[in-house]
Amino acid sequence: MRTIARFGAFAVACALPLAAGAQPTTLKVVSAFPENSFYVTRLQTWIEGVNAEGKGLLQLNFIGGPKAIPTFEVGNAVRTSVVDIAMSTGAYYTNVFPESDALKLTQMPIAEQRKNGAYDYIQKVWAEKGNMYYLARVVEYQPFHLYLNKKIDKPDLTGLKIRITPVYRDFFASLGATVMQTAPGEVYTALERGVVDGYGWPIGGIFDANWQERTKFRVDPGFYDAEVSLIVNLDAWKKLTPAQREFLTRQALSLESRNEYWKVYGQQETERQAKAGIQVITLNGAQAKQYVDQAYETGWAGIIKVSPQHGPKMRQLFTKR
Ligand code: 173
Repeated sequence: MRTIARFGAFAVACALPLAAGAQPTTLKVVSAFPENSFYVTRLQTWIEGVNAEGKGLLQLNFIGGPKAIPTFEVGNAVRTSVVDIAMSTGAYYTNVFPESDALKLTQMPIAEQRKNGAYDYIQKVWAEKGNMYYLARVVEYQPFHLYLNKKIDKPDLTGLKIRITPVYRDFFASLGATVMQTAPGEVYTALERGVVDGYGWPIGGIFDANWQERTKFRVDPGFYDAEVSLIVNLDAWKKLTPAQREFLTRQALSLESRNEYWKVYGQQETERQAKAGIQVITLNGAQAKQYVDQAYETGWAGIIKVSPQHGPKMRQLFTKR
């Protein structure tokens, strides 16, 4: 008995480093955003770089977007090890744990979240409730906007049907909208058929699937900050060797450190929308302030309602003071 146990331990001790050294680990990656989106183009460029530098150590195999795994199922695919890594946003995996949607409410850059305790708290909740390792935030500085095909002259959406995800649900409902959730892949058709009168989306990206053809107005100001991140199955993360974890972290931080780019992209997309004939409905002064305040109030109320345990602490850590 003792000999067998000893031999077992010996075999494991020998096999592990050998197995790790013999061939690189390949991790499966999916995107919750559509294959044709700019987010995915940027992800694929990053993956090419990772694979070039990670020869013999770590390789990423991009499986695809929602055609491979539907947008709102990607979170569970990560949780249950169906895939190893996903690029997604918290709003798409509230079915795994509802706190995920709170990342839209962060009011400081990810670089600062890594210093003020917010990142550590995210890491704890994501591990406990999602079996996930939160690797990096790859989109920020992208406010969300309301896009419309019917004109409004005040922040009142009574009688309007708006396409949403959990990001916008409580806010748009509080403005009187009738809300309808869809994945990005269904937005064009919903607009084309007149099933919705508008939709929520960040400042950038509406051209990726030609929504500009079906969009008349954008409402300013924007609100929140679009979050897109890389999440890793926690078991897959733990199975990596220290060298592999260090490599993946370094690569992900390199991508994250280039997030300032999204500011430029936001400006370019704003100009492109103007050129495409999208008119801006601008809320001014007190009305604008009230609109944005209501976005945060309803947003946090929604998070705290579903998570009295973590909501208040997240609010404290994510709010700029
Ligand atoms: O689908 C969405 O409108 C959404 O929730 C989202 C979140 C982050 C980035 C882009 C879209």
